[in-house]
Amino acid sequence: MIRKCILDLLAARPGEYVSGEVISQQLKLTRAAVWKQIKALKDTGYEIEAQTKSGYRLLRSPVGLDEWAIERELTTGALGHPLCLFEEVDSTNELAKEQIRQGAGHGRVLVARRQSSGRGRLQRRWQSPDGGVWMSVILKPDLPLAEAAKLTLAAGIAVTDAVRDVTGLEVGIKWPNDIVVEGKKLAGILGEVVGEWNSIQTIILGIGINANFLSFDLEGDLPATTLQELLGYDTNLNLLTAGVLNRLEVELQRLENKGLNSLTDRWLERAVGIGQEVIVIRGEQTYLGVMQGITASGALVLKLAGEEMEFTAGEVRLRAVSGAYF
Ligand code: BT5
Repeated sequence: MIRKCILDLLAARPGEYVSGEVISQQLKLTRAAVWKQIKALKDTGYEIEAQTKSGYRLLRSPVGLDEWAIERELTTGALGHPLCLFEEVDSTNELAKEQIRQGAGHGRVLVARRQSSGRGRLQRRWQSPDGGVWMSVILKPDLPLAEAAKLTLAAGIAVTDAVRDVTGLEVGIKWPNDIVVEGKKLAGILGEVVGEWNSIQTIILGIGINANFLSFDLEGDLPATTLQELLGYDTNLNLLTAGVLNRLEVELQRLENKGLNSLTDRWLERAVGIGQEVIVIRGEQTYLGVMQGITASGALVLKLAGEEMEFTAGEVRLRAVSGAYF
């Protein structure tokens, strides 16, 4: 808390020095205690210049995850208020469930530097080493349950746009919710509904983005990629995290105000594989067809032998025909 107050004081005077005396007076700390806090901030990646006569000047905030640096970039009314950063948790979605039971409300965001048992859909494993963005957003949207399920589509749009904004990379969405670059998965989304029937439904949107590490650090031969691999340098994870939340809040408002039509259009604009031959796998059965798009509820529409067939996300997997990228 004290560190956040010091950062607020420094950030209020960009490019200027703030004297140790001013800080110690405002925060009721000794000069030695201020110096200690500044040192601790430097240890977490803040670049702060110290001049004996003039005081302290904030030069740069860290690119690694940092609560203050994320909060500073938020333009949201609800999402990320509050935002809690953890060193390591089993899964941010599991922690979110626990916190919902204890009364956590709309907009709370949980971010972790590492997850020891990150989860994908259908209890699949999601590897979450240091350097990624692993977060869960708790939402109590003003939407009927059937509509709320579409929030995962909205999350796909938000993540795609935030990654594009921050990195300039041309990422796309692979149905239903993977964020991909040239056929390799960069990010995944896990949407879960919590709550009793008849009570206000709570949705947890779990978002995982492979950022400042190499896919080499992941176990197994996964078709995965990371921002570091694609860009060759570290991405500012605070800008990225805040960017996702800023975009997500706008998508949520769109959904609450306007309904799905514009959402499906916006999703299709960012989707990969539309109009291409794809393979859909359901149990033992495979279907080869042309991907037409998605229905209003987010089901995949495939054209086979002149007829359209719909597949829901839970039951099938989508694959590119060999040689094609997406
Ligand atoms: C997903 O599942 O893509 C949803 C991932 C959601 C992760 C976030 S992180 C924060 C929050 N807390 C959690 O515990 N989870 C959420 P799915 O489509 O089922 O993909 C899972 C599959 O992706 C695995 O079976 C692997 O094949 C592959 N995989 C695992 N880790 C990966 C990684 N880091 N990058 C790319 N692919 C990965």
